[in-house]
Amino acid sequence: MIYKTFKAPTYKEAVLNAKMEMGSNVYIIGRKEAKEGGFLGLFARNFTQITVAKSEDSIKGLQQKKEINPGALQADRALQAGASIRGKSTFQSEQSKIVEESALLKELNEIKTRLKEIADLKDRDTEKPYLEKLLTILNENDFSVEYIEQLKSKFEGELTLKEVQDPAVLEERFKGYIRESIETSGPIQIGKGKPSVVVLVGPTGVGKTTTIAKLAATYGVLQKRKVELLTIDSYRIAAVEQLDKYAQLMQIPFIVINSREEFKNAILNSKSEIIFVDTAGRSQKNNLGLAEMRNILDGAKINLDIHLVLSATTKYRDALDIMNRFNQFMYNKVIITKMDETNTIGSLLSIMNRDKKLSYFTTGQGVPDDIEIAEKEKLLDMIMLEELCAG
Ligand SMILES: Nc1nc2c(ncn2[C@@H]2O[C@H](COP(=O)(O)OP(=O)(O)O)[C@@H](O)[C@H]2O)c(=O)[nH]1
Ligand SMILES: [Mg+2]
Repeated sequence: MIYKTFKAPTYKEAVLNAKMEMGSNVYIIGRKEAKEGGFLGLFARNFTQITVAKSEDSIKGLQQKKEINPGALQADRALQAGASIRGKSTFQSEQSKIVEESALLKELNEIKTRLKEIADLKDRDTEKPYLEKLLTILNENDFSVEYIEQLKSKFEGELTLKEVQDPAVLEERFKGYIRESIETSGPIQIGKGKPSVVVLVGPTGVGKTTTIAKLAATYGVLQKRKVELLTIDSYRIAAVEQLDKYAQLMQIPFIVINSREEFKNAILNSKSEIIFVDTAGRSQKNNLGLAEMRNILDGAKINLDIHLVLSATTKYRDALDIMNRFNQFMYNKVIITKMDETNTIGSLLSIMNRDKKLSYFTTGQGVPDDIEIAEKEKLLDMIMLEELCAG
């Protein structure tokens, strides 16, 4: 430590002198006001004498000084305040030092914030790696963002940290969630006394006619039940021919329906156990066509077993749209077709609920083999949850 005294007319000037001589890292450790000169007490000048200290190791010195002399900090502030009367070059270097320091401080704060973000992220990952992985698997399986968010907050709210950290528990809980959120109907029931009327509705090209043929073959040919086929798909001759061919092959009665009356009479006069009804192959965007068809179906005045046919390849938003448009048919069952064409079933599972029961899955173009009774476990198998435990 080096000590030195400086005298000047004002305190500020004394500090300035000290800094000019010893550099900026000086500490004022003493201050005295006095008078000097003059004659018989007249004309004496006021002056200030300060004692300053400077350490060779200025950083270490600063800490020591602050500990033993809190006044030093105050003096240092006074030094800064005095900057305006210092020599121009000292002032400029002080200024740029302050600018540099505040830029550095800002940068440090940014780094600190970023580090905290990274630490938080790491915390989340290390706390719930399997939950994150499960959500990733669902995302890869085309589950909707809404569905994934909902599941995430449900699991975060209901599961303990220990459960969330155990992939086997997580898998079971998720399977439980799926099992609870969907319902299956089992196979079509044979009508007692009067026929069951099974109607397939849905967009063009999803596989309604093919599925009707599969069902008619299963019940009419394999199970030897009394079945018949109706079609309200009279808009397209090709579609009528398609079903007519199957009907002839299976020797099953086949009637083309053009009006409400015809539909009502066909059902009233039927001696079958099951009537399978194929419907118009119009686009689901054509609401007039749908209303017309609903009008014909309403003519029957009996309970219809209505199945909405959806392709497994349908995207989430489209499926949502289709379900809304076909709501007017008050279907309460859903057939998922073309399961052979996709590995991901999440988009449809995202919109299923217990009110709409899954009845059948179809798995190819082959009549009658490529159809099966809907089972929840088949859907769960498709999601490949084993990946969760695979590490
Ligand atoms: N890959 C596959 N194709 C199917 C399936 N079901 C129907 N199809 C095909 O989808 C196309 C349209 O079928 P169609 O029954 O005429 O549909 P509709 O317009 O709803 O009556 C045809 O080429 C069918 O062979 C299925 O489960 N898997
Ligand atoms: Mg058709």
